[in-house]
Amino acid sequence: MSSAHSSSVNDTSTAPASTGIACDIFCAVIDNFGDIGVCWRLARQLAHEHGWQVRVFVDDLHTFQKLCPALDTARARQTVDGIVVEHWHEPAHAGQTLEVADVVVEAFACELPPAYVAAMARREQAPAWINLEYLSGEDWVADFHLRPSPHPRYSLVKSFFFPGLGPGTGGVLKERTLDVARTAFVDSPEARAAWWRETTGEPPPDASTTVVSLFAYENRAADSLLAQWRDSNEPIVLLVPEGRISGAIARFFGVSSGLSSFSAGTHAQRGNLTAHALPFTDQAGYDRLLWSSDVNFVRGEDSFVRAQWAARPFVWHIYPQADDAHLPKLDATLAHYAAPLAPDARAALGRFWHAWNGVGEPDWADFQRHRAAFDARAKTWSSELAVIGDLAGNLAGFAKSQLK
Ligand code: TRH
Repeated sequence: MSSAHSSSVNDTSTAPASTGIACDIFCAVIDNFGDIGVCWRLARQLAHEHGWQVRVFVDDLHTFQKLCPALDTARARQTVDGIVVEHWHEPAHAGQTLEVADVVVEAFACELPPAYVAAMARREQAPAWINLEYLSGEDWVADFHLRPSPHPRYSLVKSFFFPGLGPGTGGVLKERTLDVARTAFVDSPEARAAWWRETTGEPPPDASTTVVSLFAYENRAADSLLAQWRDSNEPIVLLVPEGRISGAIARFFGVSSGLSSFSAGTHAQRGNLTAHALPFTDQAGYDRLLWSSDVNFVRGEDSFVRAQWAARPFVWHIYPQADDAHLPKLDATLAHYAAPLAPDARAALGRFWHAWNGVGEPDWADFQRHRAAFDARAKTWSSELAVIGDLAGNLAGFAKSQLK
């Protein structure tokens, strides 16, 4: 095992003694990996960093298992990494017992089991009930963060907890060990070389190569960008975890191995572009992919946050919503992230992000022209973002204040 693996952010060796606070997290998987990705990260932090006893109720063990390979999809109840995981047949099922926790987190407005809510109301001390919202960089988030909402029938109050990128919000998740783990990896040529050998079968590329990781939804700009990388003056190495963009990559390379997709272990080359298909790994493994790349294409919510902690330039494929409701959210993030860039670099980043989200054509040369500025900004931004505080710590502090 490489030293990269031994400095995993999942390290529980320094876990604090249990504080006796019990927490139930309810997660309904709408689609993709972000819902359970965020809940699982939060669960581990509350258990390992705050000493809470955490149960996760999740309705889709197959999706969960992709990013948590230790999970047994056949089991209704199991303990993984010190956390109890219950297969939730939402909305009615409320677990094996109706033992209500001190802190109840309803992720992304999923509906709690009515029997569980009734049991919350019967509890001697009302639990701290938190609705964890989706992340948005928009300014209104700070006004709504921690707003209470009394239950219409029971003497219970639910609080809205808004992740965000600015002051007055709940912040985003960041493990206490993350910076140390990242530095240990990026500063160790041995760890990086071991990662490259394990992941691609090859040594790390030389300094003239731009390494790009690509995690995205289906994207109509992909063909144009792949062609630009093929024709670019500099070598590009593309690392693609298996997923929704893999079909487009396979088509571009004309790869057909009976599969329409670019499945893990496939390697392909055209012009100056070399691509490797990677397996979907656990979350710690995904961090190492981000740390190994010069530019990260990310999507949704959790990978978007991890790219920011990786402190490398990134391109965000935001989760598309009806009526382009996602575009103001994209612009709100750009307003935070790109604000200190010089006007021409800021405009180039905005153009590229918009093009990757369906507005305009991506221009890689234009993006690369400003790479030095983007590299520098990625570092200052990750320090600025850290000032808001880690979401798990912010949530734990708020919940404890409700339990007094
Ligand atoms: O999978 P997503 O598209 O999830 C989305 C978003 O959360 C979106 O906001 C939500 O509305 C929608 O789901 C329902 O992207 P996201 O949020 O980046 O989640 C991916 C998770 O998968 C993240 O925790 C990182 C993890 N991951 C791995 O663990 N291993 C991997 O190899 C890869 C590629 C990702």
